Amino acid sequence: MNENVDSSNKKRKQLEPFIHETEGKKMTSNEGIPISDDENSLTAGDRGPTLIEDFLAREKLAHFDRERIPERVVHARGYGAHGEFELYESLSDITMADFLQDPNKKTPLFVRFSQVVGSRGCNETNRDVRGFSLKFYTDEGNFDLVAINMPVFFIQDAIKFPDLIHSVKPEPDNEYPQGQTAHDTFWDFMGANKETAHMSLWIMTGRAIPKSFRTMEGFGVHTFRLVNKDGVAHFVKFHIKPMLGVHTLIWDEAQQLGADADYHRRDLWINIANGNYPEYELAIQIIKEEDEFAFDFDILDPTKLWPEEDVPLRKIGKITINRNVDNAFAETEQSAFHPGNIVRGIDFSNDPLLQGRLFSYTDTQQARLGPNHQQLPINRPVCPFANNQRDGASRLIIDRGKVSYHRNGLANNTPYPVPGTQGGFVTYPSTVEGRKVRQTAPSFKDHYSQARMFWNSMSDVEKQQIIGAFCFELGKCRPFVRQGMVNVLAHISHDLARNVSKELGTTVPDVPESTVTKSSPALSLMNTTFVPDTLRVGVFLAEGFDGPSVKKLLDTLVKAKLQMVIVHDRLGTVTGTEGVQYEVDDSFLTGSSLTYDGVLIVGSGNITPYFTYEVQKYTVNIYNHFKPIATMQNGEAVLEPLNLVYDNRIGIMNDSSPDFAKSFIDIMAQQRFWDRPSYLYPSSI
Ligand code: HDE
Repeated sequence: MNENVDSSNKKRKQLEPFIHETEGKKMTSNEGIPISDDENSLTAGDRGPTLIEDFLAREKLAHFDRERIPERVVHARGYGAHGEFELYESLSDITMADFLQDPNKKTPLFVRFSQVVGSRGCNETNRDVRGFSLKFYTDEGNFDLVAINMPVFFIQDAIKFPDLIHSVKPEPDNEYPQGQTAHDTFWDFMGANKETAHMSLWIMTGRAIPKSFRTMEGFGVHTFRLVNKDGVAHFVKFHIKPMLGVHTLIWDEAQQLGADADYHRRDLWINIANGNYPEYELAIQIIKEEDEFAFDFDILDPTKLWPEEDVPLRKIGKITINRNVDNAFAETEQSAFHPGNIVRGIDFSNDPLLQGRLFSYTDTQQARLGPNHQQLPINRPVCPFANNQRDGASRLIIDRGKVSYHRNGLANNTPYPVPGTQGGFVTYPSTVEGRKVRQTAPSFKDHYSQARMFWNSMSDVEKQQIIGAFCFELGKCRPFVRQGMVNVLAHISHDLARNVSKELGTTVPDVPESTVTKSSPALSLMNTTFVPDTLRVGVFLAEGFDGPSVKKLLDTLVKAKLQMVIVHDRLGTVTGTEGVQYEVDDSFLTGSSLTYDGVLIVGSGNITPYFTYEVQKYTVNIYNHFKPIATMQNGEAVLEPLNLVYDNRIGIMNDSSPDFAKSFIDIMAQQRFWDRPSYLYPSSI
């Protein structure tokens, strides 16, 4: 058992008996027969045909033939880990949910991060919405918060979900592009479905190319209800805020990282393994039932967010992800999430998208994992469960006894229902009335006001990113699809439509743009948290560097929680003066500028031409990605041909800066310097 994990963790204890070790064991068949030869099939003669009686070869091949299960129809590529939730203070004023009562109670949880569009093997830096699913194993049953990293969604009614997904998946005739939105069918759908306007802006921001799962926000999107023990309900939205702030890749990095399909999962695995546990705060926004109609949008409409300035966040607890899975298939792939998995004290709203999801998720788990998927170790609740459901494919538990029906005399009518007053789940008795209709509520029809508020809230850098992303994405589409989407953008902002049109050859239609002037500063990533913690510094060390000063600096940086990655001409060790030596983490061949958040270049009197050439090449990329650059000793000479301007305000410094270590930590924490005067081109080397 991982010694970092609290042994009182109920989920960990529950999983332990299922863990199966093979190391040091003798080899047997699944029936337990010891195997004497696992490399040769049984044949008639040494050059003859294989015999069907070879039960060992048959078993091995037949099992292999069935190793795959259907991948999820959306969110197929995902990555999971274990963690726990700690409540800050009791929420008994607004909910009776057991795990939200006692701040001393730790609730185990499982998280699965995912991307929507691509199949299981797709590239992790593609532009896409990311899933952020949480399963809280509470003492009163499982609560799943099946969230994404954006607060709004494309559509308002679940019945349109298959159309949305068909449009975004690889096109059906040629089956490409894989895991991407930059193609005709997707933007054809978006242009024709005006309710997607707000979401179209979100997916063109850096949030659709996150830097890591550790720096990603999560949003429950829908309006839920919290209900307290007096039966009083409040509308709520759930938020998950990363302690490291929200940070994203820029498009050029995402493109270059395409060569590394596993970029996000590797980052998560390594950081958890190294004890850099990702932490997030769980927060809620609360609206009183009587204020349901107090806003200029419908609070049931999933294409709308509740501006944080109007409905403040209440931070309710901390999520810590602290253990990698033992087996990705058994845990991550077999995990089954469902927004309908709620516990006493939490309830649904009439959001039509949520209502449709309540059907789809159990249905998809039946198709993917079968009727007994809740019994799989990763999905089991940590509290006792008992009912009269029986049998079905791959039932894992052995139901003892004669009785499997309610109202029985043979077992004293057990299992017995629990009244609401004693902990049984009781649905919140909200009032419902109206005629049966198929129509969009009139209050759901304003598609542009919040999109405009979002646009108003963006910094110039973010606006440029959105424009650039639209130009790329729509540039991959045929002209009428491009024009269709530009027609939507014009309703949001003529400026946006004009800038995109310059690149695309489209025209800005003569339609009124939204007149909304409101903005929400909380939406701009320029206002997120900036800390140095866990950022990776590529430390380029030339043989013969000044040992004592480098050691002193690196020790200080590590204390500030930066991670040092020693880079050198080749793997092995690199030695400085006075016997200071470092193990090399990356050679120029195995390293990548894309995996460093900033660089420190340390020269010496013994710089090889190879070192000079590679450091310059790496630095051009670092510079163009707006990341910090520092030089030490004669490291500056190595970069001379790049003609860099040394100025802390644009994140470029040398060791003549006063208080070098502190200034370097500061520029690392800032992460990107958008005001650099121009791009560097490799030809300038
Ligand atoms: Fe999902 N979604 N979804 N979705 N979704 C699935 O369930 C669906 C929606 C989300 O890590 C599927 O187990 C419908 C919104 C996440 O295993 C499926 C609608 C949000 C995950 C499904 C939506 C999400 C899924 C596929 C329209 C954000 C990954 C496999 C009403 C709040 C779960 C599965 C995991 C997965 C249906 C819309 C988030 C088919 C019908 C809105 C994070 O059931």
